[in-house]
Amino acid sequence: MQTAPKVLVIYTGGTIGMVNDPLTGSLTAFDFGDVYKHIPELARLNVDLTTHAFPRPIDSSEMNPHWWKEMAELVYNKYHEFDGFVILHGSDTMAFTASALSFMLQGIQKPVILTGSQLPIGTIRTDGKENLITAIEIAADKHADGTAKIQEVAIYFEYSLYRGNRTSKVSASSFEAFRSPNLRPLAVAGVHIDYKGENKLGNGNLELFTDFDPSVALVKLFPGLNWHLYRSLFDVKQVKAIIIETYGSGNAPSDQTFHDLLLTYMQAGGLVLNITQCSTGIVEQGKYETSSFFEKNGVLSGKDLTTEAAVTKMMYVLGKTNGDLKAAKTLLVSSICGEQS
Ligand code: ASN
Repeated sequence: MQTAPKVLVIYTGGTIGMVNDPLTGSLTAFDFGDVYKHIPELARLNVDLTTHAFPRPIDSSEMNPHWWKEMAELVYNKYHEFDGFVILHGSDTMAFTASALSFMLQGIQKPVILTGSQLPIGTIRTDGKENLITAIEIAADKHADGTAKIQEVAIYFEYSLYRGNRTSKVSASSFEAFRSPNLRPLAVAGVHIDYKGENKLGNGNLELFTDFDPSVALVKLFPGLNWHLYRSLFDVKQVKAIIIETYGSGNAPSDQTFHDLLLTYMQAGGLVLNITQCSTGIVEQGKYETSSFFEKNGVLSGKDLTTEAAVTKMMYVLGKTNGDLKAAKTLLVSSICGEQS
């Protein structure tokens, strides 16, 4: 008889692991060891499940590179013991964590599926049950030759599986909380799980890298932005890279103060990455007069990176290249693990 695939479920926190406290009426985390009590269906899956809970469940607003490192190390250290991994995570910053983990665990040949819910597992209409059960099925799914169907970090939410570093949270209330605006889903769950998306294969040289450098700033343009108020950001000793969320295909006003700040900053060794505020489409510097300054002066195009992927990629690149600007620029304009077109 074939042995059941082994899946490690890592519980970090978020709404999925909450129940209503009957005394206070507020949401509190339940002991994750009791997960079978809340989802008895889990026992009927043909999967050998092991659970691991963070010492204290956290709301995903509290996530940071320290916790990303904890998760990546856990997957790395248990890599050979399990066929797949499910990470239960708050939905608010799940797209950041999924992006970060994709850079931390390059070359992976097993699935790391993040999921969570909009309603707590303890409520009758919860979306958490389906999300968790299907995420486990995907984490356990293999081809006939024994290789994993999904060999990357992904998010499963409301019947769709997305590449983690292509995903953004788009709704605070709908069950369909995530979108992958520039890459179609890796799989869609209906009667069967239909793996119809891009099939990314790990190269097998799993490389753990967790030394992220968070000296990154993010500026979203808006008409009337007063660059004098942002002057202190353009200090390369404090801020090694600035990500600018521009308009449309990468456009910005031709403001002299802005241009002067950018030039001085880049001459001092600062990196500037241009991403778009639009959720679909791509940055094309030089297409309009309002983006030709960027193209001529060394601002890098972030193409169709999501904000989440841009921020985590920058932290990864800064940590990895450690002051080597040429190497940093080369990495920033390439697709490292499927995060950009
Ligand atoms: N605040 C929660 C979190 O991100 C939201 C959720 O999980 N739906 O941790």
